[in-house]
Amino acid sequence: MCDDFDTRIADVTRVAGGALVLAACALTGRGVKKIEQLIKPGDTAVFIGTSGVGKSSLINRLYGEDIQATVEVRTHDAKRPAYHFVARDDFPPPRRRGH
Ligand SMILES: Nc1nc2c(ncn2[C@@H]2O[C@H](COP(=O)(O)OP(=O)(O)OP(=O)(O)O)[C@@H](O)[C@H]2O)c(=O)[nH]1
Ligand SMILES: [Mg+2]
Repeated sequence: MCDDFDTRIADVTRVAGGALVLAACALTGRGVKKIEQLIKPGDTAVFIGTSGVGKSSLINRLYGEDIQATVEVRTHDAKRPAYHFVARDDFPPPRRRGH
């Protein structure tokens, strides 16, 4: 995460229209627990964001296993494969799986 973490959260909160703003890192797991606690059994959670923003990585973190393929982003120009721009996947929340 960035160095001025608290400032960035405050900036986003200011324009979020009252929505709860949380930050999480899918690579380290920092902040992921707070998101997990918001998703109750039976809830439908929607992960929205530009390709490469980290939706699949976060979902994998929440599940504790790789159920979504992730994409390597080219850092020099942020280009990703076009076929990753649209995706719709349905899977039950982690707590509702039978194991
Ligand atoms: N530093 C950092 N990198 C991340 C984080 N989450 C994801 N990434 C990296 O960002 C890249 C893209 O992540 P994905 O999870 O594949 O992104 P996505 O939003 O699912 O992309 P699409 O499936 O194309 O829509 C991968 O190389 C991840 O390792 C994060 O929290 N921190
Ligand atoms: Mg994805």
